Amino acid sequence: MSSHTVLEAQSVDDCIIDQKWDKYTKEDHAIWGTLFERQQKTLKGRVAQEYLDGLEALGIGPEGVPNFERMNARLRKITGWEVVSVPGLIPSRPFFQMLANRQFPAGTFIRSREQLDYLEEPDIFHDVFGHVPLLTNHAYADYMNEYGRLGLQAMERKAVKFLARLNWYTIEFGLIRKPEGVRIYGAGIVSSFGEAKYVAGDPSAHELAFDLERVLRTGYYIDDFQATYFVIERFEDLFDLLKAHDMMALVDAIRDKPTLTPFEILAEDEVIRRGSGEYWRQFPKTKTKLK
Ligand code: HBI
Ligand code: FE
Repeated sequence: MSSHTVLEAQSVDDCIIDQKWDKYTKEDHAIWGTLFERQQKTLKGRVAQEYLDGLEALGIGPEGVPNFERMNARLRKITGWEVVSVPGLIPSRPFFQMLANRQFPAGTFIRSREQLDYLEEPDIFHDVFGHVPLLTNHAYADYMNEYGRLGLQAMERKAVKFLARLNWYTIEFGLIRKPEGVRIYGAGIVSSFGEAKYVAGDPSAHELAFDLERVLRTGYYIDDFQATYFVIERFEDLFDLLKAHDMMALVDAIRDKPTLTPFEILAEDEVIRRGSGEYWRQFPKTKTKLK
């Protein structure tokens, strides 16, 4: 288990720490600046405009690590969300509870220069540069809030695995179709140098129209790029879908069906792009099991 994970805390308050913004070093701020500038270049013309609007609205820039207090003063006024500092990954219960409270848990540590391209667990760059800007978008913010409420229900029904897939294929690795083309919105792509380039320029992955049941059935590997990305039409669709379905009934209906791998395409899939699979030719690349 890595050094930043809070293992036993089950209550929200037990997971929250101070950001201690004054403790960040010049090097920390410089690493933030390097990551920020690099991603801006990689994302240009590929990321959803709503994401860029959020960066600007919150004043998140290359200058250095954002000060949560200052950022929250703006964020609260826009959608009522706030960012709270946590030491790293936290247990599912406080995680879901925070989202239900319109609180987004963000790590406070920043990766080292050696970890610029990949680190195992979310650092402040992944959480704040990746996740927070879209919390200024009302439709997406409402989805994140509803997702938290559903997560708490899922815990009672042993269905967290399915909510984790929904999280994976929207909040972390989601794409959205715009008139000008498919655009990135998932934080895991937005904050990753390698995966943003892969999504923007590599034809290997499938792009399928988002379908809730299909996403709940599709597993994922946590240690490599995606073989399939799901594409929504509007951020409003995410919230509307959750409200239109009895998620737990849907989970019960599919729970015993076989888990789909991210490599396959089903006859009923609406295929936006059939991937070449090239990147995955060397399969098994992954060293983890299907989630
Ligand atoms: N903790 N800090 C943090 N950030 C997450 O995204 C997170 C977490 N704990 C649990 C968790 N995500 C997953 O259980 C959900 O994505 C399903
Ligand atoms: Fe994340």
